[in-house]
Amino acid sequence: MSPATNRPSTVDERYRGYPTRLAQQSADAQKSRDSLYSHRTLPDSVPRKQSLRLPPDSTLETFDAAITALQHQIGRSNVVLNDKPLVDGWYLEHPNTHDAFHIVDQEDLVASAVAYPGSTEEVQKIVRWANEYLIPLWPISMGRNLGYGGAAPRVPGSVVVDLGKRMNRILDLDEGNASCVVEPGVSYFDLYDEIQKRKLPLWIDCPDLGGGSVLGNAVDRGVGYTPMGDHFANHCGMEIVLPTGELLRTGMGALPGRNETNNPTWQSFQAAYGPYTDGIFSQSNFGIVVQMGFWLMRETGHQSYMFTFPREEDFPNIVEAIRPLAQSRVLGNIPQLRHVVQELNVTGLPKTHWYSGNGPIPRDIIREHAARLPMGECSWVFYGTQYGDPASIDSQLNIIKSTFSRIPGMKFFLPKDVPETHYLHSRAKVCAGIPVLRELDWLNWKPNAAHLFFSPITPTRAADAQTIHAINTRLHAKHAFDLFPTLCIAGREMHYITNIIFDRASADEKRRANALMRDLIAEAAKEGYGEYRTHVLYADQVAATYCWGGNALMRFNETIKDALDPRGVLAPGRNGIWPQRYRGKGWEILGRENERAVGGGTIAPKL
Ligand code: EUG
Repeated sequence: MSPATNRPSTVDERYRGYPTRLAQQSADAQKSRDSLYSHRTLPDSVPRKQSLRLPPDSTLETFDAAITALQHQIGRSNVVLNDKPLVDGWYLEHPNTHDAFHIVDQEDLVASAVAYPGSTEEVQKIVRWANEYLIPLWPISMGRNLGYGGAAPRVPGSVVVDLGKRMNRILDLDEGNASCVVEPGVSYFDLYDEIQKRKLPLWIDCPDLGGGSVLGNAVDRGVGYTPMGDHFANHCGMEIVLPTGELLRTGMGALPGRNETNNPTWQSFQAAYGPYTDGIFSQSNFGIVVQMGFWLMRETGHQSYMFTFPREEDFPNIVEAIRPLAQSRVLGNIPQLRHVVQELNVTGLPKTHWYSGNGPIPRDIIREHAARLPMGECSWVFYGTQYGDPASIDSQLNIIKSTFSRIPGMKFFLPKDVPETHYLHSRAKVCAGIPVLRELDWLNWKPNAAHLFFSPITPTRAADAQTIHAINTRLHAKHAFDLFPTLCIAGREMHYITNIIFDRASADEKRRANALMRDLIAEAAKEGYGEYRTHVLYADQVAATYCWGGNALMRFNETIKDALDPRGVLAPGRNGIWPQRYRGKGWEILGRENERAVGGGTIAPKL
């Protein structure tokens, strides 16, 4: 963890380290960490203002007694107090105690302790213990939900349940069925490496960064880029510890197999009989998912490519061109459309390399630099991949080229047309299910860079594309941030992701990032656009935008929450769902609470 060691830890040396493959092939991990640390002005850590953040309603005595009791049950070394200085680290050596990309005070969204269960039974013990001592739990798989809060609990002083450290087995890898069953600590790197080791003709599907938990990302409804990129849609079967400690299996797993074996169709058919329950365990606090099945893709031919489009105003026309291609499934995966400014930040060079002025980088400066990059001057870059045999890929590409040729000045590139270092080569890997770290290069943009995603969903339609882009452009300018749009475009909806990069050493930038985020959520909602996912600090505000029918959806969620978690111990506030014990006591963040919690404040209500 200490940057004093000049080499990042490998998986063999440290839990959540990096796969040696990345060191051997490209020194990716080393380079990535070195450049990040070279832009850092903050020290590794500073002395804590408050040595231990207790859970709400606890005293040092009651908390101490509770921790001792838990240590008796799952082992002394598996329950660790969070009373040391907080270290933000970096992607592969990230904290499980707080948000490495803190947008309020570093010490505010912190755990009181971290518990490391080694089995489903131990998760049940932890949950029953929490019910007895009324201590809030915050389960994480690996804690790499970066840009959305990382490992940070919503209620300061919660006990983080770090499932991934000891529950990291691939329980099943079935070549014939093309499926697997994993525990929370299995990363995309781990699953990929195991498939390579066994030489199976299977692909995984990974998001832009490969260090995250397969299970955790799917439970948060994350996205990847092979034809099986909808992670939740491609899961099959779950094992869940409920908030009172009971155990549940969903899908066909509810029907016992012969002689107490697992059901033979658990990873073959998603539903069971009766209501489809799995959905309520995604983005919720209704249970702790401890096992999850996934479908894998059979390996196939693939060809990645890139189109560039010259004008800013081409944006709505590009979206219109994509829609029929996606609906007819000529596009087999989720392509990304990026603004050209991303071509600058994904080089890994700092903003100061491109622009020495204050405030957002001006459009004409971006243009000047883009002209000297491999793809030349342009405004939008489309990254696509086609799948199948060479003849089929050829005919698909012809259709796509002819569709995009309606936009004057478009250019087409294959990976062989751009240098080895160009992002297209990294994109080609991700779209073939090979997990990489390239996207981390964004974080060199600013010193001490932290980031935050704004992730609204809109229809795949010209008018909506213009509306959401105008909102983003206007509000990023108002709060003086660079706008970094990456769009993941499907046939009927698109995820318009913006990455808000801020300096976590600057209280001013934190306040502006918070204000920008609040404005974005509110303005998007006025047009009917809602976020598919958000940072824990904006969960209440986002949840409140889904208010149709007098908050019918939240009232429904609260009814389920109170039935399943009567003592309100499991992840209070996650996705805006508060258990009865917390409701109406000032925990909800709907106004300027976040801005006030920068620089020593707290989001917790004054009691
Ligand atoms: C990205 C995509 C996401 C997300 C966060 C980041 C892409 C970054 C589609 O969802 O939630 C390049």
